[in-house]
Amino acid sequence: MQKSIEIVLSPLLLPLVDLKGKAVVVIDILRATSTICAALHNGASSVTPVLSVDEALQYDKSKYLVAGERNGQKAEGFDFGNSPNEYTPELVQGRKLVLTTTNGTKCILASREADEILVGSFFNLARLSEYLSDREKSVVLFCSGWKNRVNLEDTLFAGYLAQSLSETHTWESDEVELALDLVAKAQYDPIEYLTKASHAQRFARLGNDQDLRTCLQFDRHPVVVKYRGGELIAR
Ligand code: 3SL
Repeated sequence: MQKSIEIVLSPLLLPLVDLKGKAVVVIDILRATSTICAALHNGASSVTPVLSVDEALQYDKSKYLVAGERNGQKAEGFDFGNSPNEYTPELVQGRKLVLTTTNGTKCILASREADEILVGSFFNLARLSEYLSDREKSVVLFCSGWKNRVNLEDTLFAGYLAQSLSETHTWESDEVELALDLVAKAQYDPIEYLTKASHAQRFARLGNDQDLRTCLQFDRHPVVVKYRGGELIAR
């Protein structure tokens, strides 16, 4: 079977792509999909993505840890914000989480037409690439961006993942070429390249510089994350 790669650079472009029969990888490097990989690799039993703060707060706190952010800051009444560094094994082992974020969780929920929904981050790049190489499926790399705008970090990561799938997948796509050009520019130093990203500057204003360095670490949490029955779980 001929397997293809497409890249969606912003949620506004999602309607142009047919997800049916394909695996979609949702990407929100800063920070939702990095946080999800960290939480599940550190032992959380599931992460339920939801759209709103109010919806998250309706979950029973004796069963769920309530997590997420709005505009980069922990929402009121939540147990956790959206920093992967918060989700230590001591705090999340065996726990169910409910998570809502500005962009990433929305994109996961918007991908429901796909055959399979996966979560991508620098943390699980090699593991995810190995998984996708072995599947008989075309792949859509869905960049969450920032409030419908294209961003550098998600596009760069999509480029690394496309590059690592180049022996098993093909493309005819300017989006893929553009993402690969970013990889050629950044080489293997995403931290240096992404200091100019608007979200890096937002982090600097919020005092979140540490999260930028954390989220750009390759293969720190090698886990395949799948959405199934309303929950994200480690496969
Ligand atoms: O938008 C999102 O889903 C978040 O990852 C944004 S933030 O990094 O927590 O600000």
